[in-house]
Amino acid sequence: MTASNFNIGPQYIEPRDIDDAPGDGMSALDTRPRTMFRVPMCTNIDELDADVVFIGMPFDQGTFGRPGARYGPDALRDAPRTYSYLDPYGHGSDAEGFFDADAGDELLRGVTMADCGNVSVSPSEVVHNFERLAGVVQRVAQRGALPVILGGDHAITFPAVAGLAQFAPLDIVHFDAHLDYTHHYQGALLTHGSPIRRCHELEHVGNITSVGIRTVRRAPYEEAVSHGNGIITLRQFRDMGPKAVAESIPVGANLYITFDVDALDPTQAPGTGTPEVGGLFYDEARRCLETLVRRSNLVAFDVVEVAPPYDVSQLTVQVAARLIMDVLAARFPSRPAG
Ligand SMILES: [Mn+2]
Repeated sequence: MTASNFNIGPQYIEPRDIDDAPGDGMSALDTRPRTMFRVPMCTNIDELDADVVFIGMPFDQGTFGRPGARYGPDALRDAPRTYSYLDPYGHGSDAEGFFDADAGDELLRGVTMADCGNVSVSPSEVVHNFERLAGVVQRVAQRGALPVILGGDHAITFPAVAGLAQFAPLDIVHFDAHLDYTHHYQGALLTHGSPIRRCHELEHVGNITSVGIRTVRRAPYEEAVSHGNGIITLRQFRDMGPKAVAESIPVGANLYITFDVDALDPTQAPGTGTPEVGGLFYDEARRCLETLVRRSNLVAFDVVEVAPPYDVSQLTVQVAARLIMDVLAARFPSRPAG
């Protein structure tokens, strides 16, 4: 079948560039793997050479209420339309970035990325699953890449941070509607209500600041304060503004950001298990994250609690993916073209 079989007029453009692309899946079939932002698949962590590595953790066994965050990583991979790492038309090269009218330049140009796929999650084997994630995060970080962990419910932040002992002291900034600081839930220590408490107990973790808080019980709140954690409620965030919030957070040698999408207003991020009235809007979250990342040394971050069964029009995956791009663009300035 050639273009001459279709008599559709002179506006027709020969699809030569696509059909001639050698063996890269751009001919009749799109055989590229489903990866975040269409970055290359990493098949061997020990040979990894990239600035950024995505790790999916399809785990929601720590959820009290509405499950579904196990579908988060693949939904995040399928959703983004703004940015493709691979040149989708075969005209240029990969990692060309994307043009940003405000910056007047391409963002993420020359920033190399890979996707390690999803951690294998076994039913009911919570500790075993966490050891797998911690091990993968540790190996990726030891290769010099910045791990981006795609959750999963918020319980996964504990094993992700546990895998980053090389960055001691590691500060944590935690965006969430909830404090996630309950010591235990009916004796269970590894639910999505306790990850920040578990991180606090790790020797290599330093300062912890929770941002966007609006639903919290008295006991964990008072325990977090007595442990020296910073807490910036949603109302305080609104009063201060996103930049002042980011500038008020103490930054040490290394920073981990954990971003629960329920920090956002549920009208912008309905696809989550525990939505709470009120919340940050995209532009506020972006400004705060950008300022924070530019003034610190971000070594890893996660985005958790994206639950596609409750998402509407892919709103939640779109905003979450966009915030991932914003964080990466703030962390890695574009490199010179060519
Ligand atoms: Mn939450």
